[in-house]
Amino acid sequence: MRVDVVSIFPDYLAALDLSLVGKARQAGLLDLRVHDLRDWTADRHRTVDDTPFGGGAGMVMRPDVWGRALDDVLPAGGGGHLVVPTPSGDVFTQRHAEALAAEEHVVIACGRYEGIDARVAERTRAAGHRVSELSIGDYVLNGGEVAALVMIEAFGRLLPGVVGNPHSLVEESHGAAGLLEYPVYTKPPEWAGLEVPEVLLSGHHARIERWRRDRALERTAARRPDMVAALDPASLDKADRAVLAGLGWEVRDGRLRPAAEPEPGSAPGRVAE
Ligand code: 97T
Repeated sequence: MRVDVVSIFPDYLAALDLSLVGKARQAGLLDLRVHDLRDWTADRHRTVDDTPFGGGAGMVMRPDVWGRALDDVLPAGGGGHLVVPTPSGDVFTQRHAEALAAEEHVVIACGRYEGIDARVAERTRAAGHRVSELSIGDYVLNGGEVAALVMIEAFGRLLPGVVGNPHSLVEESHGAAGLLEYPVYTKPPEWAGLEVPEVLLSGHHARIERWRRDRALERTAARRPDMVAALDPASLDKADRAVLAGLGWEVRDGRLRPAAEPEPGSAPGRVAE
């Protein structure tokens, strides 16, 4: 896979020499090139930004500089994919990571200040490229570099051959199961007066599976009710439904919903005097 990143702080992307992504690059699985946007400036001061039309605080990145940069790094004649990290984009998820890992070439445009002149995305689309404006979450960064690092790490580890054991890609949080991961333990079996749950030492594979599934359901219900609501009821067995019922969730009209509140005084077994 080929990835081009354009930024006014190319050194910010130095972390990509390290760790898993660095190994993927050394193994020839990822051809990652980081560019300095100022290489496409035309003035003595290497200016990349200017004041916003219509007024307001901050600076906007100039379309002419970005236009020249993208003309050089996107494939000629269209068919490329430009990713623009921005707090106003769709939220980047594991589904985006999977889709990007399947691409042959992605260009990431890291904006700073208040963003990039909107005509850059417009013209890039008109030239026949896809443009994905993506946020990594509801908080504000000073620029797109950290968001680009997050996205590259997320899709880079999905490239075939990058993660040693493909099994570790199957069970993890935000995989297809739609549940958070169960808690994990290693040696020693007793530490700081705390014991590893007995079942994990039992060697009883089916019970271990069930215990992990129960903990994953509990955790997801406690931390991410939105993920419980999005579960496909067809993916739940009887034991799953019982656990979820105990956590206040039921299947109604083919969807998981918080169990209906009982009417006051309608508790089962209560009889009028
Ligand atoms: O806050 C930002 C500024 C520039 C580019 C991206 C971001 C951002 O991306 N996800 C959250 C915030």
